Amino acid sequence: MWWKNSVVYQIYPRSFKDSNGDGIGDLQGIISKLDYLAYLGIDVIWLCPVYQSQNEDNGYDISDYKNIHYEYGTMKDIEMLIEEASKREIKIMMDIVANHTSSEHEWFKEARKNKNSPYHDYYIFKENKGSVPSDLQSIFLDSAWEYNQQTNEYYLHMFAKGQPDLNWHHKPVRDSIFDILQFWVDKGIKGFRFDVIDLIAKEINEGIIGDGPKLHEYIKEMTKNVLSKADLITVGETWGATVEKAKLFSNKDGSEFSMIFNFEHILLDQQPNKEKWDLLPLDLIKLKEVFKAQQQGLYNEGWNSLFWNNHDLPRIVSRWGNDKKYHKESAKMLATLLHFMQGTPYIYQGEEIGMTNMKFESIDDYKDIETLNLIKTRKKLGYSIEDILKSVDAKGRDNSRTPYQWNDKKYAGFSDVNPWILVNNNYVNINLEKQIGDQSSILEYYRKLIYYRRHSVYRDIIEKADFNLLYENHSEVFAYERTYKNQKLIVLCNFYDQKVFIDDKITYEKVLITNQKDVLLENGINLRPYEAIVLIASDQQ
Ligand code: TEU
Ligand code: CA
Repeated sequence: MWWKNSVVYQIYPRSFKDSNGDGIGDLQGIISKLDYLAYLGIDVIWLCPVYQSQNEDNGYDISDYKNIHYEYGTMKDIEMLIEEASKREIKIMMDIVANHTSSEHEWFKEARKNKNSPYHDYYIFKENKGSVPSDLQSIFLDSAWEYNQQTNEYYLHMFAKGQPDLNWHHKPVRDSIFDILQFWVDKGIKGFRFDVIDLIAKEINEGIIGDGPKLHEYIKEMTKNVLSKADLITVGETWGATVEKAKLFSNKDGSEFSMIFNFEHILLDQQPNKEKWDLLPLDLIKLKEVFKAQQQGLYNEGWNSLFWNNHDLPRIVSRWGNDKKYHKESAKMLATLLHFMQGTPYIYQGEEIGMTNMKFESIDDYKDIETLNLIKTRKKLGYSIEDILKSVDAKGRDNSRTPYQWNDKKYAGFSDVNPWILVNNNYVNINLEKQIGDQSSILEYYRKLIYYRRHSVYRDIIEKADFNLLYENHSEVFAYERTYKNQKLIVLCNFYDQKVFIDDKITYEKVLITNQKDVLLENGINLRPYEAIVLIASDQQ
């Protein structure tokens, strides 16, 4: 399974690189940066949706799965991207949104016209009995039901009302999705990321939204019909996943996905049963427990994806690192922690240069539909603007959607004109050009991490070794060791901005990588703020 040594790079096309001066990133922009991605060393690009879309949710509301959104380019451009990437041994993973379409998709336009349309059963409609069918809330806030006058019914939308949910229990829906997948496989793409895939098998009458009883049956059907026939990397986005569920989704017999995104670690600083917007300080002990459960749980049973960031999450360096005084150290420490675990790492654009969260000055500068809905809802509930913005600044999705910072020229080299969303002012200091070739930079550090996993003599141990926590109850240090054959890899990370000392002596042969100039391990373990060390040792038994 080739993807066990892969490193995936996630591109949010709207904010990656504008090639034609309209302030919006596009496919030709990506093509112009393929040499950079080859230099970085990644081998898979996860391309967020570029299909024809109403763009209410930046491409996650698709109106035609077999066409490209005009702002991003044409079918020719994506064919060129696939080809140019392949010349550089980079594969393209498409983002498939199969839980819902846009309300402007032909299927829905037909479906809503009359109950007898062959497309009516493609969606989930409920008769109007004088009030909304249930008090179900959409993930983007407010009711999940929208009235449809033409048929005097309500339709279900778990996200925005422009994103009606598909009815996967209807066989033609599944066949239509499989047909779309085949279309892209035939174009030469080598993987898929499945948006909110754990929601597809909902049983609305039983009140079941996630993990419907037929979920795995449908995924198996999809794999059997399309996915398994091509040698693909596949990853399901599953916000409700646990280790036990991950075992099923990524099960060894290959009947489902290569892996899923399990968000258990990311959800740790959210208050149970509280809104996801109000974050708690991180509990490191719990973080260690979660990773241990994932690493040990899927060992020989499935496969992990390793990620801190994506286009829905605030930047990790601002969240659990320190994006001011210890910007470099903490960005590298967080990368180290993840990249020596078992699984396939995902790097979200800009993470590799330490891009940070964004502080928007004006409420009018936010673009994300989820954020805008939150502002509206909380205003109605009487929250103060300051309070609302505090939550948005900590958790809002626009934090990670600002333009890629290529250099210190105007608009950070992203575009020649004012971009669709503001550029983070720190681009003058944090940009790619400044980091290329600078051996102390975050970028060059990421390059080494990628190299170790993909090409070095440590490739096997990184891919195959087991996982054990060290100093499990230590509240500031995250340390683990991995053993494979006679070799041992030891990772020591100080998660905070204070020095720590552990009275223990480690014997080792070699320092593989560290984010400091030297290591202080002679008289016990001394770790400076956010220090990260990776050691190679023999397993003396
Ligand atoms: O995200 C699923 C999802 O649940 C997110 O909306 C998440 O809960 C939230 O953004 C966290 O703040 C996927 C896509 O990744 C996201 O961009 C889409 O908006 C969403 O599905 C709908 O397609
Ligand atoms: Ca453009």
